[in-house]
Amino acid sequence: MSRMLHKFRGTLVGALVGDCLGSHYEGVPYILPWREVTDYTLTKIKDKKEPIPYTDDTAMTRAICKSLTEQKKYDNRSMAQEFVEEFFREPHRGYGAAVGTVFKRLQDENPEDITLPARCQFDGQGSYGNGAAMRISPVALLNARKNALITHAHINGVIGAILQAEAVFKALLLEPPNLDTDKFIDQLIEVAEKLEKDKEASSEKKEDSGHSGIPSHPNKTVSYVKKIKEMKELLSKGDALEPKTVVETFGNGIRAEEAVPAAIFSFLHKGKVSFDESINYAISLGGDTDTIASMAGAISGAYWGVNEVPELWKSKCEGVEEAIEFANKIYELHEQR
Ligand code: 8NA
Ligand code: MG
Ligand code: MG
Ligand code: MG
Repeated sequence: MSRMLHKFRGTLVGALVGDCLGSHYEGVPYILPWREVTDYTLTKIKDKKEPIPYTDDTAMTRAICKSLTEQKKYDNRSMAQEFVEEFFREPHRGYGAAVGTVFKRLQDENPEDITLPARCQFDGQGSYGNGAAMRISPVALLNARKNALITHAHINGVIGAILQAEAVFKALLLEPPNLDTDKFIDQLIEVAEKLEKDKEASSEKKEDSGHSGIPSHPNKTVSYVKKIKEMKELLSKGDALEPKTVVETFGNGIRAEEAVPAAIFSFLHKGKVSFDESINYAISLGGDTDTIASMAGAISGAYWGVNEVPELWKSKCEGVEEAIEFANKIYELHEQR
């Protein structure tokens, strides 16, 4: 089997197991002791009889896979339809509190411009939640910005999704043990700088004309570039690095500007050791553990490939077979391009 197919499977299975395992701790307001996390993910789950359920992170990822593989191309209207169908089929997968409004409006109004409901969220600011980034791995090769805009109009929600997709894409092109973290970071900084320059430009234009048509109410104090730059310094501390410092630097909350840097950092810090370390580390940061672990898992799975995902996790998490099936189909599409 081709190495790239292993990596595609690793991406989707990695995102899935991160979500399932991380959901056990979602919302804990503190950093988890390493032992507690590994006790759970490597020992306690052995006794589970029922599959560990996936949450909204995976439900939305699967909707993207379904659309991509049925349409055999990227189609934003079909994506929106799949999100809506999936949400109303199983609304209790732990979705963010506000995003249901977008799905309801998409269903009731079927607007010409499918990004309209998302642009009305939060008094016209759009959501800065991490919900666009958490699902983005299948479109890492295709069109992250377009997909984000269905539900997340706030520029920080969109940039987070694009950076997460970039990180997955870069990891697909690397072969363990080759991971030059400085280079990885420099390339991400380049992307983030461009996105943040565009964000500045669109906000200036908005101030000029009063309406730019581009959904952005940028919070100028937030900088992904600044956070990504800080990763080098933190990585240089090696094992002496305190998780507390990591959480103080990036945050661990539901904002994309927190969860995405935390996930990328978990991969860079522990992904070199093994797939499982990056997942356990992402969970140990606390906060939005399912989403941070899912995003770290997508990047780490893209790097390692599916064989490095522990058998225990693959046997205990709900939906692994479907994730592999979707990866096979997306790989076929990829090969036909
Ligand atoms: P979302 O768009 O509803 O955003 C999530 C939350 O972020 C909102 O409900 C608000 O509280 C806040 N928020 C976002 N944008 C703004 C804004 N402009 N102004 C003020 N507040 C804002 O949903 P999403 O898809 O981004 O959410 C993803 C997260 O939701 C993931 O962590 C996912 O796992 C899920 N989640 C579930 C639980 C749970 O307990 N089930 C808890 C946290 C998160
Ligand atoms: Mg979730
Ligand atoms: Mg359908
Ligand atoms: Mg979450």
